[in-house]
Amino acid sequence: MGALRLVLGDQLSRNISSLNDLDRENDTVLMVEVAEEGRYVPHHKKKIAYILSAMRHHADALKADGIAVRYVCLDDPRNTQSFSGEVSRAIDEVRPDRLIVTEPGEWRVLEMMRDWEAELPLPVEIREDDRFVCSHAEFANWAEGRKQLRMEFFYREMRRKTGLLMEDGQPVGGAWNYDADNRKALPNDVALPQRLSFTPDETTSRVKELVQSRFGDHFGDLAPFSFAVTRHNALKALDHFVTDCLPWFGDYQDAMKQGEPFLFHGLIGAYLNSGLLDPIECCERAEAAWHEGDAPLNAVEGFIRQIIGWREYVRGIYWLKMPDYAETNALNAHRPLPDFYWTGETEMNCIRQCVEDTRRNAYAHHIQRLMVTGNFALLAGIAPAEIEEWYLSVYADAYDWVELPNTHGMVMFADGGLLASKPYAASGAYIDRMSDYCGSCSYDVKQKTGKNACPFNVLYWNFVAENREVLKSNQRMRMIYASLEKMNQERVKQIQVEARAFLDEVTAAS
Ligand code: FAD
Ligand code: DLZ
Ligand code: SF4
Repeated sequence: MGALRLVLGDQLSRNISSLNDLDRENDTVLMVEVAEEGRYVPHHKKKIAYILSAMRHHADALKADGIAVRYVCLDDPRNTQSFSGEVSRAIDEVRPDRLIVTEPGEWRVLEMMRDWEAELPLPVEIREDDRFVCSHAEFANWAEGRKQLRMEFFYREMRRKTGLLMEDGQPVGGAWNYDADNRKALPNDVALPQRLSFTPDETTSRVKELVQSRFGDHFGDLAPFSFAVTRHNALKALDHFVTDCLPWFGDYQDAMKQGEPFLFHGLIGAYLNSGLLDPIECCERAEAAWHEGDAPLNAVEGFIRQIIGWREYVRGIYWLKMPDYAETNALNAHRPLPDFYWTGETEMNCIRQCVEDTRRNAYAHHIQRLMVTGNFALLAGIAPAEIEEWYLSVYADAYDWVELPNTHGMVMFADGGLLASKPYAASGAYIDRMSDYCGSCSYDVKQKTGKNACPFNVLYWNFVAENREVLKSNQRMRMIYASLEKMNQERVKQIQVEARAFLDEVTAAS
């Protein structure tokens, strides 16, 4: 008798803690495709196909390495379609002496695993996921006694810990952060790279058919499917990014362009979060490009900050604050999510473009998520849980530990400022400056009020006015509230009337 080692769909790394001391003679690795995981939120069809295909390729690689794998396919008639059901069935049939798992990326699944500890007839060992730079204990230690948990200070600790872009204990170039150089709009004459795409093999083609038959009603296009589904190809995608995109990544990180969803972004989130790529190897590749003079410091530092800064920081917040974190609603937001998040049917061109990109690719870059679909949800006072479910469903890189803090904290300010020092609220002028969306919109971004005015303009001042009591003491909002006070109050009232009428119309149409 050996151990049963469960590997989940976002644990596709050879160095995962659940496989550390694997005994090839006696142990069995368990991997299960279950409808429960495809449906607890209505995941994008391309996301499900990516995960199932990557799981099948990973299982094949383990088997080729002489490891016993019990792999349960979605259409296996004996499949109970849940993690708990498949773990119980495997225990009955394989008769292991213990169950070993790496902790999951979601509170919901961790609770499930804790039930297994109480209910299963064998010892259950839940191991820490050590594929991250910062452990739970280390993050809790860092957070202890701090009034504010600012990402920038956490990031400096991670730079010191990893030694990335450090020289004699100091940041290379003399500064920790070059973000001020990273906010350029995209000029028309900048050539964009042709992005690498991977033709589906037989396994992926079979999975695509299965997903169409089982999850055909879910949001999103299955074709074209161009994700890497093996570590080998994910490494090729990383190389392509470092060579063809990283040099310009910093400059145009915040830019948006109609019909160009990828620009110079990494497109590696799905690979990192499911385990095909390792965060430190991505940072080291970028750092090497800087050493070799192939990419400038603002780009390389910006990229490394996203990974050892933001990515580690949001994970730290999630595990430090869950489960209560998800329940907060500091701005008392309760509006239902408008249908156009699913249909794309709106006259607001920026939203339409971002939803269409999302439908096609199960991807939108950070500024599209934060400053278009996120900004609208914040300004419109959408219920946090509804917009969180949307983000968790529609992006191939979305797992609760990373999606929730980004949406709940960074976008919705629902945690009252634990994660972001002020709400990322913006009027149409920001979207106009950073994109070419407004040129093809039915609304006029320059108009502040009236039927033709960009909705983000009235919604912005309505948001500022409606949340005066909660936000006016925020130091970083002082100038905005000073401007609000100076505005003609009749005009403010008019803006609020228009904003509410617009929102009621949107809600009624949904
Ligand atoms: P790049 O722009 O090339 O960045 C490189 C990598 O840095 C990313 O792959 C990612 O691993 C990391 N990174 C960058 N920003 C963040 C961030 N804010 N938080 C965590 N990691 C970051 N990212 C996810 O991985 N999963 C999510 O579910 C997710 N949900 C989000 C929801 C909202 C509302 C917002 C505003 C952001 C969300 N992000 C999420 C962060 C970010 O948008 C994505 O990581 C990024 O767009 C992925 O594309 P990329 O690989 O091209 O990233
Ligand atoms: C997202 C997802 C989907 C759609 N399907 C599966 C699956 O069939 N089997 C599996 O092991 N994992 C799947 N996943 C990923 C899990 O939802 C993820 O592992 C948990 O949410 C914990 O992060
Ligand atoms: Fe979006 Fe307003 Fe610009 Fe239209 S005018 S694209 S709604 S920001």
